[in-house]
Amino acid sequence: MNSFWSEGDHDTKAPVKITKDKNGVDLVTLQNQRGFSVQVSLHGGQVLSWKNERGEELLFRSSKANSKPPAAVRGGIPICFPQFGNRGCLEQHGFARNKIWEFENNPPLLHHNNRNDNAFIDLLLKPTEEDMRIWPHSYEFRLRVLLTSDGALKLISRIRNIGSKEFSFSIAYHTYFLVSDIGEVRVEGLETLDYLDNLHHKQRFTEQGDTLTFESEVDRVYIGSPHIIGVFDHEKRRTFIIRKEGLPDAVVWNPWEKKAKAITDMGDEEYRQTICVDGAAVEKPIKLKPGEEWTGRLELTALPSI
Ligand code: TA6
Repeated sequence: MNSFWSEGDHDTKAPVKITKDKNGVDLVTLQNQRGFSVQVSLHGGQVLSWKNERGEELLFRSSKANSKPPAAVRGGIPICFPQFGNRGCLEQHGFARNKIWEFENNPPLLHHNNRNDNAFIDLLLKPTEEDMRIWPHSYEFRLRVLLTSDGALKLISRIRNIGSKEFSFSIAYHTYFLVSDIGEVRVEGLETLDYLDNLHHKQRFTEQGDTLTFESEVDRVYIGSPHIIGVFDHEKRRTFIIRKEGLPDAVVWNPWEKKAKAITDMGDEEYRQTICVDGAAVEKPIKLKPGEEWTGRLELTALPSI
């Protein structure tokens, strides 16, 4: 185990720890002094867990999740890149979530700032020869996963075109929030926006409600969404605040009962314990000329609801 302190009982409290999961893939645990923690796997660069100071899990993970690469784990925050959705020859939601990422530095720099108690790790995804045959673009995808002293989870993506021709991509941080029951959840910040409805052949509609509640399957891409969105869990008296930059859209998804039964790596009733609200750039793919770099920032905070 590689940790910030390499000896003694500090390891249990090390702000940045690296262990191996059951498949031998690196698993990074970030902790802060208040007791919040985040786990991110090099499988997919996927955040698998985010816990508050009481050790309560804030992200959903299916009891039937298939955690063997290359399949992505159902839950946490899979990164959908270089496409959201399933078009052309790429797999659904692109390949990034199915790949084994690497540490940006070797050996990995275990970042912890003593002054502000921020702990973070920098991951990197670059295409292999085989990847280039499927998606012939040279890029470097740098992902910083950061836990702040007050327990906010930040995901900062920097994607650079290091090739000789322009390419476009869409991206989503497919965030599975853990909720008490989908019937207790409302989402605020998307009212009056247009959305593309995946349940109606991506037709464009306008959100009429002044808040989003859930009584059936929902699968929408809200366009031009604000940089702050609230997810309220009435039962748990918990509010998730989503702040995003460079991510103009918001995906909202719950499979509901029928679709959940058809998802092999999701329990039949588990749809009631999660809502996906994803910071994304989907409607207008991002274009990068050679040498250009795009940055997208997502910050999640979990607050007790008043
Ligand atoms: O809008 C979200 C969505 O595209 C849904 O249509 C559903 O497919 C969901 O993503 C999950 O996709 P996945 O490939 O993770 O099963």
